[in-house]
Amino acid sequence: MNTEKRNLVLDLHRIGALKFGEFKLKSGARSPFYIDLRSIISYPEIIKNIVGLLKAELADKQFDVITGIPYTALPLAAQVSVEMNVPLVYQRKEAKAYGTGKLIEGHFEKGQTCLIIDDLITTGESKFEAAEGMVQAGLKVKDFVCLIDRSYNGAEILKTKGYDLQSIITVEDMLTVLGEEGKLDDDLAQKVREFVGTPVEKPQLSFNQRMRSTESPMTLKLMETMLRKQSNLVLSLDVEGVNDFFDILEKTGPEIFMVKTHVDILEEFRGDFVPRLKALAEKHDFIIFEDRKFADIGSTVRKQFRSGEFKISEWAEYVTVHMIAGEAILDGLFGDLDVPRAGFLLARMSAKGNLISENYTRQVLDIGKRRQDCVAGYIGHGANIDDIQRFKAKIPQNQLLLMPGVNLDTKGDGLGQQYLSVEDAIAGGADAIIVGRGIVASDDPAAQAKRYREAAWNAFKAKIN
Ligand code: S5P
Repeated sequence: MNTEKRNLVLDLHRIGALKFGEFKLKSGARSPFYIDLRSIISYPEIIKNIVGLLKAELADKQFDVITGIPYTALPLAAQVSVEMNVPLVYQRKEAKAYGTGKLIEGHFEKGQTCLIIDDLITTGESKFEAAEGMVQAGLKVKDFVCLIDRSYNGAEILKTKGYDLQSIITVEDMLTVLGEEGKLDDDLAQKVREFVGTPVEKPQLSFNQRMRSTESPMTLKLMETMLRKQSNLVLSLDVEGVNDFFDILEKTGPEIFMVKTHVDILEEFRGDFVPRLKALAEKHDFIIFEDRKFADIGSTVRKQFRSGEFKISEWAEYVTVHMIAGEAILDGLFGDLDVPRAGFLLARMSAKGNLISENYTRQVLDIGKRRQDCVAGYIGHGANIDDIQRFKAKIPQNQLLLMPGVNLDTKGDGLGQQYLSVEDAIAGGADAIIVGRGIVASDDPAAQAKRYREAAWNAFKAKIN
């Protein structure tokens, strides 16, 4: 490690930007060290050193504009921009509500490459969000440079989306320098090593532990049914004919723990539809889930859910909800209802080119986490196992992830649907799979339902044990 890096570690320690001891993190976890670089702007000598280190790191990289993730890294990027004569841009925290409404400030041309500087990397999440904003604005992103890498495997995580990460110093560098200078004892250094060596994801709970930590009776009901039926297969029964509907459901009922309907697809919705459906659900012990994908203001969805021809709230215990209209949709749907009902929020979709962003997904999960009273879990999908795992790590373990877009025999349907295999879906972290045409469009739905149930349940069982 060169003198500049050693000096940086010592300076950060001296000004209290690096602290060791016991600290409570936002997540509630305890950490033996704490890094907060916000105050460095008040130390011009330290900034000068950092800018020199950044410039050396950037020397061999190709980029047209540069940015720093606000707040801490933005002044660093500004200084680098001046000294390297590269234009600076930056991303607003919120899009402007008036005027141009733009998210990125500064002049650039579409197709140019933007290098992103940040102060720290822990999970990589804020890096993905920053890159996404730049990409949406038409810039390309390839390289990230962070001052301190305090992650377990940040570079690997960024690589899952094709980004390269360089860091100026690592936690190990800090421990070495401070140890050598007699500013940190070996025990504490060892604690820090152990802490950083633990992946940032929470320890995976067993399914029983997850059930014990679930306070919502509606989520618990799903988990209990899965265990009782030894199935994590949801049948998506999107057929037009009522006879076909009941014929397939009678045959596949023993294999599934839940049926997902699109009631508006049915050619006719006769008066006996609901009693017949409920009778079959009782006979085969499965749950009824209407994939209505509500998306309007609270007062409208309330009527759509409770009134009209279908009176969905009377027979579907679970429904899907888009969060585009904000949290009040949950009050519209589930407030003042005299039967227990819950929603699955669409956090990600399987459809090619869908407009859901990382940022949107995060906000959906934030709301869902707060509203466990009426949110049993999420609908989600992903490009590959790593991508799904990253997404799943953000979902509270006492809620469920249901994954549609699963098919064992084909990759797509020519209309934008993208399929994952059962194994990838479960390995990524799906608690249950939603299968439609893989079962429904076959000549032998009962045999296919058995095939999907066995594949999904065996993979799930191996994982939860
Ligand atoms: O992102 C999504 C969300 C849902 S709920 N992608 C989906 O495919 N779905 C639903 O899952 C879709 O509406 C359909 O009912 C089912 C998938 O059917 P399949 O025939 O493609 O398996």
